[in-house]
Amino acid sequence: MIQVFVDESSVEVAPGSTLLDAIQAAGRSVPTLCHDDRLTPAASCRVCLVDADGNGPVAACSTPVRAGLRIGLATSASWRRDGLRAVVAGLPARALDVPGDRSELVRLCEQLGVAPETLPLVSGSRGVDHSHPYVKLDRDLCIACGRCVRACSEIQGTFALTLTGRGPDTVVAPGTGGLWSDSDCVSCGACVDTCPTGALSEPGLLDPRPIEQWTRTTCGYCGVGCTLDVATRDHEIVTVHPASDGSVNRGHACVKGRFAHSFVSSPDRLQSPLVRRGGELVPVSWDEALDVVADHLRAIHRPDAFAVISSARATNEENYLIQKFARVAIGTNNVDNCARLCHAPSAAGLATTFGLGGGTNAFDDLDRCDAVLLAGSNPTDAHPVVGSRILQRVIDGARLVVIDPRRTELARHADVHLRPRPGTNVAVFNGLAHLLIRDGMIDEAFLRNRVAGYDELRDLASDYSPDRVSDISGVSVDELVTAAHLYGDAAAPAIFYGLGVTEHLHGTDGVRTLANLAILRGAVGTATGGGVNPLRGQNNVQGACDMGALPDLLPGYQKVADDTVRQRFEAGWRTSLPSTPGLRIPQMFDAARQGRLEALWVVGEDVLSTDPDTASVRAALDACPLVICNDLFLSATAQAANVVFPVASWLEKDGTFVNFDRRFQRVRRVVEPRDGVRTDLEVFRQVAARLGVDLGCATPAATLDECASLAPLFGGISEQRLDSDSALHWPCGTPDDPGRPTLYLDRFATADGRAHLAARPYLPPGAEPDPSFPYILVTGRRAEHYNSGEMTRRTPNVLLRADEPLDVEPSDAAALGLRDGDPVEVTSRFGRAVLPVRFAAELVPGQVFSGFHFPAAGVNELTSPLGDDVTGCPEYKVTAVRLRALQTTIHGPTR
Ligand SMILES: Nc1nc2c(c(=O)[nH]1)N[C@H]1C(S)=C(S)[C@@H](COP(=O)(O)OP(=O)(O)OC[C@H]3O[C@@H](n4cnc5c(=O)[nH]c(N)nc54)[C@H](O)[C@@H]3O)O[C@H]1N2
Ligand SMILES: Nc1nc2c(c(=O)[nH]1)N[C@H]1C(S)=C(S)[C@@H](COP(=O)(O)OP(=O)(O)OC[C@H]3O[C@@H](n4cnc5c(=O)[nH]c(N)nc54)[C@H](O)[C@@H]3O)O[C@H]1N2
Ligand SMILES: [Mo]
Repeated sequence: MIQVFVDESSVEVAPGSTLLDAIQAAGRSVPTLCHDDRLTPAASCRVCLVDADGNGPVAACSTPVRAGLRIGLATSASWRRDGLRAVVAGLPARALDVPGDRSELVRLCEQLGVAPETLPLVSGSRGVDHSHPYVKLDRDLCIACGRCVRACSEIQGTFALTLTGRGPDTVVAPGTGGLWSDSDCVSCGACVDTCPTGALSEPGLLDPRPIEQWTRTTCGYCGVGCTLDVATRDHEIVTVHPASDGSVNRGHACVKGRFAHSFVSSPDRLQSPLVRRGGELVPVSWDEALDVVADHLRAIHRPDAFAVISSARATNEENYLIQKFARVAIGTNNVDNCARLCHAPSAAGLATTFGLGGGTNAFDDLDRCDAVLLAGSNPTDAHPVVGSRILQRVIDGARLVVIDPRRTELARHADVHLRPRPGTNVAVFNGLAHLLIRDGMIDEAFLRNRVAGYDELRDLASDYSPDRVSDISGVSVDELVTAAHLYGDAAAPAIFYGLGVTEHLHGTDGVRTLANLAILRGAVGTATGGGVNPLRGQNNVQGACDMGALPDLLPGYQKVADDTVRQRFEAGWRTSLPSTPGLRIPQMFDAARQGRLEALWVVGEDVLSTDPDTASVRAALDACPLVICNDLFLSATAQAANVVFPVASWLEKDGTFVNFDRRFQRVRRVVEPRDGVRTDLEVFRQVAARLGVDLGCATPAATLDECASLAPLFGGISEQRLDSDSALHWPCGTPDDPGRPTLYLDRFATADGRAHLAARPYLPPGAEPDPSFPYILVTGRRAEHYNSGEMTRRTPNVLLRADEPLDVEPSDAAALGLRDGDPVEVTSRFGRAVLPVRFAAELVPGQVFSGFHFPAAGVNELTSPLGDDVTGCPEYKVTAVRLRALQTTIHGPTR
């Protein structure tokens, strides 16, 4: 430590600290404008000038300490005031009219007594750029401090901004020149959040009226689980700020969590229950709708003629109550959730391999990893805050292997990018295992002491020579070897993966053969390794599974088929429980088509848009006598239902979510629910009451307590604790258990305590291209929209992306006579869709890509009903299609 003096007091700081750090360590402060703790210092604004050893001014934010240095604060106050005056002089008076809660500059002027009337203010003439729906630039308010530019590169990693002009004309601008809306900006909001003057602002903040309330909650879009502080006025959301102490996001957010909130007050929100009468859905009172449902449910012939799809968008408490409703009020295990379409292979694969169905490590373990293997995951679009943190690790020196057929954003930053043909992961992972073994990159002691199945895997892997794997997958031998060594030679490698691994005919094998690599390398269940981490999708898909919204598992992954487990729940719930596992989502649809289902309740899932092979889903809903749907909007599924309940969104209710790395976090009501809507929790309790069943669980807090009392994995979790500790990783068994961010440090949770290697052969995908269907369609995510798009399409995100394009590799497009924007007919063995073409150099020829965020585009008309052989997860990533240009364009010079 180094001793320095701040005025007369002595303080010790670490070598490399700045004077600003020392001043703060001494409990004192100096003003700053161009400084943000998260960013490299710029030392451009001069409002932090202090005296060093009596020798005159230095910038506190950037000057390093040296032993014995005397920092003079009292003697230098006038320099700082002069520095501030110099910054403000030359700004228009408007700059000081910005409300103080939106401008550090205004607050500083008040604090240092810099009054506008004493300044040579100018009129301002540089104009605004309001082209972007969310980020609004007023150039006259810009002080060229460069915080936005640094935030864009050092937090977000997009490098979209620059400072242009000279002297007093220097101003922030998109690096591409031109308008903000045409720039590389990904609308994360980091620039707006760090701007100290309001030069960068957003629509809600342009309104000067004061904010009335801030509420802390957890984002309800993806599974990252960003902590958000939401500002409200008159029961409307003004702005959303990523919390700087957010346990996952550390002050960052993305275009959805940060900006896409206006769906809450969309005029399209359902505000009254609907019941189908004479073919039409008509508004009815809540009592009437609840009675209709209860009457029908009372009349079903067998408990198993009822099934419910629970919602990974809803809270833990709601999921807990929904599975309890199915099991207690109806008496069936027919409950499932959209994990089935998503990471069911992760739950199955990881549970078999390690014992528990969640990711093995805390996301923060990334900070100590020197290599990342990212397989079938596109986090800069789908988990942007995670994507940014991975990118920053790579910029800081970690090595990166990306395995993805497409050249994603992170692939561009990778040391090596393997581009397997879709559906050939297992061959690639076995090939990497072959190389780890062949080249001695395995941890033999770890294998001996903590692992089962090594001999079988070694025998199997011997068949996966680089040449053979290259033939199967199209990945070159050199790239395979490089990737194996980047992972195998790293001191602390981590694996992150996504749907490019799971949504396949052999998705569970994909997960298990990927996990093999971490086990061979001893990089899981150890203090150095980064483990195997699925980037789970929905805000609460981990929680929906944790809460037992699954046909074979009760809350806390306890098997319904296990007599002891069932007896405990039977005692707790004072009822008898069905012992045979219920139907999975695809089996529910089969049962409906075969006339075996009398009622299907779909909660917060737009199955007609997002489940595969829409035609067969439609047939299932048509065949089921009663379809009930809980949603915010009249989704495609709601339109096909017999009863629709309008429900509250995550911004309108209390409870908890569990994010992708097993973190319980609080969800808090930010605004009152829209008129006429109720929470999913209330709806299920009220129907149960009409069936004569008291489900208990009167409040979210009581529900979580009941869950904790029955599920040892969550025994120590309560709302009260989450209000003080903010996040708890399960397993967390008792009220004083701090939770376990990194799993298996002592032993794996399998019956024998060992990690189980999987000797699984490569098997081909369900669809292969042939002369009738020569292209492979891969479906996945776009950054601006979320799944069915029901929410994001009802926000200004539609201005960022207004339709569902089909990405086509330019040489393929040329061969088909397609130009950018032309409509193209896509036909698969299951259906047809028409989409506009987007030229996409990130694809290899022969593959096309689309999102599924605009149901009207009908992408899931195309996808196949085939699914993972272990879990039934659909093969969304491999559909054979043919393409036909619909409109012949005249190719020639435009006049
Ligand atoms: N903006 C946005 N964010 C989202 C969502 C959203 O809809 N929009 N949805 C959320 C949900 S529910 C989920 S589950 C997550 C999903 O997040 P991701 O798993 O990242 O999503 P995808 O884009 O579906 O697929 C990831 C990648 O898999 C690649 N891939 C396809 N086939 C193969 C293959 O055979 N092998 C390999 N190695 N890779 C392959 C694709 O090219 C794609 O880049 O995102 C969540 N976040
Ligand atoms: N082609 C293709 N299709 C896919 C995928 C793919 O990669 N390719 N990915 C699949 C994956 S991984 C997933 S997870 C699914 C997601 O598919 P879905 O779960 O169907 O999609 P979402 O749009 O997230 O949510 C569905 C509905 O929930 C409503 N909702 C939001 N919050 C709440 C709430 O609190 N309560 C209730 N009751 N409703 C609410 C929304 O308004 C929306 O209508 O899509 C799958 N479909
Ligand atoms: Mo998902």
